[in-house]
Amino acid sequence: MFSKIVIANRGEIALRILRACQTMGVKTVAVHSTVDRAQKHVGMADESVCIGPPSSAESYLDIPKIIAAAEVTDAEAIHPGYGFLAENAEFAESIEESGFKFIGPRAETIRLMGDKVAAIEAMKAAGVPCVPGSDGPLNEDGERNLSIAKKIGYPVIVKAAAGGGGRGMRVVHTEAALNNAIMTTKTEAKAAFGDDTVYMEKYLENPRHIEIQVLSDMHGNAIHLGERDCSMQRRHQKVVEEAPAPGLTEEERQQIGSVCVEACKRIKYEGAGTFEFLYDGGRFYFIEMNTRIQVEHPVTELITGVDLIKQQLLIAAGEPLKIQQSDIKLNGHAIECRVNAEDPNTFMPSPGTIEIFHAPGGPGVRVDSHVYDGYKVPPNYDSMIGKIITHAEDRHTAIRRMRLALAETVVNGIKTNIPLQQRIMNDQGFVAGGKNIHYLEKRLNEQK
Ligand code: MV4
Repeated sequence: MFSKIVIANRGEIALRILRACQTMGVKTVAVHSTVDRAQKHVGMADESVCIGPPSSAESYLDIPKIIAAAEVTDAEAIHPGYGFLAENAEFAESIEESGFKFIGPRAETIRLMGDKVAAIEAMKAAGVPCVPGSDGPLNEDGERNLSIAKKIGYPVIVKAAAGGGGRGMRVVHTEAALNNAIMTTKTEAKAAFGDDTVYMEKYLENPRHIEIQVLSDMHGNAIHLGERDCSMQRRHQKVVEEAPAPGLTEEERQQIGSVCVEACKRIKYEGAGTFEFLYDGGRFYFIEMNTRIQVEHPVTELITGVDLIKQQLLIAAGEPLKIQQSDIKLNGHAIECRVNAEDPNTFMPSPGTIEIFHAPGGPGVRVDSHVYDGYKVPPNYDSMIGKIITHAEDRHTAIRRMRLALAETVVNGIKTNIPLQQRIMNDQGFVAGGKNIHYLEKRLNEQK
């Protein structure tokens, strides 16, 4: 195992990684911007290095500064967390070229998954079910585009190959609108990503978003840890996540899970990863693969008992996976509510000082948060201040626990989305379960 690692992130995930390191006897280096000197993990880390001003571009996104921090502290590896540089192939490559270990997949894998056209092609070849589509990039040939769309059937969706997570896509309902939409998406993709490659898929109108968690080592061992349902979202920001997905049968889980495991082996995936699917009409359609640890990883941890961050470190250090597929037994149900420093009605960020913070507790309640009394939420970064995760023997008990946990939570001094989360936990449709990706936005529009 590594003797010392750099945690190249901030907030709750930096604290989560630090805690995993402490349980493993790994020394930690926190890197932080000037505004983040008082972050909880910075105080707890064995060492800390200030890497620049508040702006992410000059701190958490500055590759040479993070590598320099590893050099001056004589660390062996770098954990990127999520966001920032977590899925930046150049970052992973620079780290390895500088003689450190990137805690995550090989740079080549990150690059493959960053190109959605290449990712889909690789997954299709590995036997993963994908959305019917253009099987490659579109070109300027309008007749060809029309014929592809006709074969797929309208509506179709045009997506940027360099996009993902909801950026750079456009739904097209008619032949008449197709080629203009392709041109506009290309122009936007060129401006946003410096790459105008676009592709086409059948547009699934009312799917659920279900993702499969995997762990895969460098010795050819891979397992899946079941799924998470992340359909409760607004503007591509997940709001509530849960595991397992309501209504998914054990047979469906093992079927799609083993497909993902085989794909990991085929592409020699190394680390923790997530296969994102749209789930519609009882079928899974691959859309993207995330090569990082995700915000919602705790729901999987609670129902499987596996420490995913610990597994990331073990895999990166070259250890063979000790967990076998038959060891993975899903226990009960877990729900995560993201807590954001934002107005619960307008969704505007609400930075400022948290005068009082009381975390909820009790059986089956987990809080992953870095905040404390007097904590200042800076305006420079993502507004998530923590996550409340409940676990119980069944979904309804987990929801009841979440209602109590939300009511018990105190965050004074700033606005949070806790009132929104309370509305969701009391919403009939959410309580029924299995709602699609448009459900939350529809309910929010009705309430206005
Ligand atoms: C789709 C889709 C429907 N059909 N692809 C949005 C984010 C990106 N990861 C892919 N996205 C979608 N791709 C096809 N062929 C609908 C979405 C989508 C979505 C997906 C997951 C979670 C939330 C979403 C919200 C709106 C649209």
